[in-house]
Amino acid sequence: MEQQKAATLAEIATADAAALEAIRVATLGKSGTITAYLKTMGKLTPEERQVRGPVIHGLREAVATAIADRKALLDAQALDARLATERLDLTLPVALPPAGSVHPVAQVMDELAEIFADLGFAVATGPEIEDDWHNFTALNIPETHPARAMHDTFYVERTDGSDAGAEARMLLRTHTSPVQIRTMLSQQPPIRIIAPGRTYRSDSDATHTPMFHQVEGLVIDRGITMGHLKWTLETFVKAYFERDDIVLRMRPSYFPFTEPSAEVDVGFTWDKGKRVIGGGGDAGGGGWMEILGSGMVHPRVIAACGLDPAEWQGFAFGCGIDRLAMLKYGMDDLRPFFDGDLRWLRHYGFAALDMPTLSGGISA
Ligand code: 2NL
Repeated sequence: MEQQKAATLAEIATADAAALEAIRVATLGKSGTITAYLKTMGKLTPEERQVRGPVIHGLREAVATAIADRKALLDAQALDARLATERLDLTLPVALPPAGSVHPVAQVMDELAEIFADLGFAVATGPEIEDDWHNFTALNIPETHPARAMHDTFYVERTDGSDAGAEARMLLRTHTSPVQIRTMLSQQPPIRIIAPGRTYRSDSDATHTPMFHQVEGLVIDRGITMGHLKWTLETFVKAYFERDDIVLRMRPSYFPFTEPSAEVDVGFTWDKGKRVIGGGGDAGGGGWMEILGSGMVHPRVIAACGLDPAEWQGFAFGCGIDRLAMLKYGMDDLRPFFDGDLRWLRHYGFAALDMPTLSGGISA
């Protein structure tokens, strides 16, 4: 037995995983040699057992321990080898720049989210297929308003086939205002959100596409005034165009969902025959360009969302994202935005890994 022990331990010391398992089966397995010794114990006299018992148990113990130790060593070596081959150097630079580019509209949406996040606004989204109530009625747009006429709005059939009345008619949202309506219905004020997204109107010419992008902003709180509106828009336009010499002009206007309402113009100057945002206005040979519509949220809109207009006020604004992109990045035609022409995308697109940040520069 002592000889067998020495021979088996020597074998174990050099065995690989498969050989080790074979040794285990041959010694400690059901019909293994050491198992056979253990089975003889019952037939021994007490005197014989006193002598042979410790030897057999010593043999079993030594072999079992050696197998377990060898197995632990082999497992550790296998793990080390695997970790070495699977190692990734995360500090290596990306080998090739990504093939795609970020569309200017997506880039501007990211810029807007970044600018307004810094002012405490969250980004809200909602369905592009809306019902008449959320798109029109809740916004104080009466049945007779021209924006409701069939030629402006794309109506779609209800999937349930029902005719549930005028306000349940389904349509492609004509602005992102229904997102703000849904937010007011589902959240308690104070509310500070922007709602960027796709919008649809049945309109197509050099300056209009049936699908376009809009961003709206909404603040609902106690004691909100036009002063908050003007400061917010000025701060936004300065951050977006990355210039401090931005001049805004507010003109009285009309929207059914705001009262009072104001259209917002930004001053521009001329540079080599092109309009450049910044400076200008009534001074210095420049002019004004309309960029936004805005106003104080109409009390009827606040009431339609279940809030008491005597307690809660707010301001809202809306503007076209496609136009914002054109103004900042110097495109003079809207239509290529939606052509998917790779040459245009390569020229005007943005690198996928350059995210806009306030600290690193909004336009990256
Ligand atoms: C424009 C004008 C505007 C709003 C949008 C709004 C939303 C709610 C309540 C009140 Cl829920 N107002 N949005 C307000 C004023 C103007 O957009 O010229 N857009 C392109």
